[in-house]
Amino acid sequence: MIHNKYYEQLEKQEELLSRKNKKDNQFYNGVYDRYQYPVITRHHIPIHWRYDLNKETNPYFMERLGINSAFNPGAIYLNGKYYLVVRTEGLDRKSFFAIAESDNGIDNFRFIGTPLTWEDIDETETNIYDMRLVQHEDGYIYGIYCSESKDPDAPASDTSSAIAQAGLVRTRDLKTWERLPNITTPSPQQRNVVLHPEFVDGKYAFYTRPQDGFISTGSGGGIAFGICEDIENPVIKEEKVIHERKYHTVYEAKNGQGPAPIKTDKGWIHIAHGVRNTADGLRYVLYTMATDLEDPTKVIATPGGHFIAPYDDERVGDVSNVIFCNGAVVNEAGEVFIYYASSDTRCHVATTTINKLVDYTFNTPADPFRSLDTAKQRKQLIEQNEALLNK
Ligand code: M1P
Repeated sequence: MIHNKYYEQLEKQEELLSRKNKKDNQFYNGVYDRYQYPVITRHHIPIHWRYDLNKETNPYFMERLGINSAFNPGAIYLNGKYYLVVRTEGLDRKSFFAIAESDNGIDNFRFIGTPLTWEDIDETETNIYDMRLVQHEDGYIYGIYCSESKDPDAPASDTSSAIAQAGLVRTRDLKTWERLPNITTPSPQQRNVVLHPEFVDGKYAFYTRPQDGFISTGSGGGIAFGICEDIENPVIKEEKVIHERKYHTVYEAKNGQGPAPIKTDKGWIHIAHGVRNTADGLRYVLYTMATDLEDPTKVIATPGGHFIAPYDDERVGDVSNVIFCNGAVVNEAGEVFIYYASSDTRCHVATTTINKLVDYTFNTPADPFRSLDTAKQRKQLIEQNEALLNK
């Protein structure tokens, strides 16, 4: 017998799921649009994924398997629909992946199927998160995610030290998933590993983020690039850092590739995250850069400053002051949907176009790295504009 509270909750949830999402008219920067509402929150998770609906076994209609947060989604645009592979975190802290689908990419996202599972090849793997979905030219859709285990070398008293590695799965239909071995690299730990969507010199190519520790990248210098001969036995022998972290930038403490880069006529556009330290902890923002179409290890444009930073309510959450992006898609009309999460809590979308993204990435002045030089940069803009205004 189904509890009548189920139908009450379902009706309430339907109001949320079918709510139209509008552009936020208060916000303007000419680069992208923000939206009034997040696209996915923990309240979007189906009721029957959280409650036992049976009145006999759940007389008080209590949430049995609650959800804490829904964030850092991988994204793909497939057969005219927008899919997010959401990092869904239970109250027990464990994340799992769940797919939500929408017809327009900005609202009405609904979870489909059941949480993703695949062959369990590593019994030490404890937590999984932040999938990058990549439609590769070999015909498969790959999912690269962070596979986290307890550090086997930590002393018994240390119950927190962890090891991050790059897990790898693939699918053709988002329904059946094949687990491939973890990607191995020369670095002790890895997070933010992303597959390049095309072969490079006939080989699979990856963006990596070498790191010594679980949180701190230590000697790991930034976003790196590496080649892999065999995707079924993925070994990256060499990592070449292509975008280094740097003093007094938005990527001073660490950085990481976001989704797979977007191909344009002028170059590959990357959306990455940059991290700096503050008195209030780490601050995560997004920035863009472009790499050469012929040589994806060559950075050809680096607009200064952040592209998307925590804004208004986005600032607060489980890990406050964080914007993170591991999913973006482009549709046939050249519209770009950037799915980002705020403060490790909820998912949002920002929309722009390929033309605007290219203009922003190639024509925004680079960071001059020194205050007096930024003052000169701005003075030049003001003088140019004053001359125009006074004509
Ligand atoms: O809490 C902020 C982010 O921290 C990690 O990212 P990075 O490896 O770059 O520090 C990840 O755990 C990410 O999921 C999280 O959003």
